[in-house]
Amino acid sequence: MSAHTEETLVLVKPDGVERGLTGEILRRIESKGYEIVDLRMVTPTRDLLAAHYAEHEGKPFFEPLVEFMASGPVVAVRVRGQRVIEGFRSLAGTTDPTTAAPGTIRGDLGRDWGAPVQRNLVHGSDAPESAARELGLWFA
Ligand code: DAT
Ligand code: MG
Repeated sequence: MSAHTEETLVLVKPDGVERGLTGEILRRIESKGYEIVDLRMVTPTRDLLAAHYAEHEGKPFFEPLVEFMASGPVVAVRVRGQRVIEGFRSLAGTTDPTTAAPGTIRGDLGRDWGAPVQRNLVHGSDAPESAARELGLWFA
């Protein structure tokens, strides 16, 4: 990897897998020019999710979030590219899928179903430190 090349963790969340959007999401990542370097499907344990979402522990949405994320298979993807951490966050769109910009994964494909905000299709690491930590959890 060159000095400017990074890796990020992308998750296709249970709603994305269940709705058959895994291919569409991977297509957008590849079309942007990022490289998929590893991929696995896993139904995450509570422990893995508690570690992954440690920064959100104690928030009102934490328990429902963990329950939702454990509800079915997730596709974990190691994605590589220059500035891919911020680049994927831009592809994903803002957190609330109802108002995420059209053109983004969340804006084009997501909306509120049941609990507000929760079913937003994808996760993307938000900084180099979180990317390294999260990749270590999901690709241990
Ligand atoms: P992001 O996934 O855009 O990085 P985040 O890290 O702030 O957002 O939150 C992690 C996940 O938690 C998010 O993808 C969906 C859920 N979440 C965030 N804020 C929420 C809220 N106000 N109500 C319900 N779920 C929320
Ligand atoms: Mg986040």
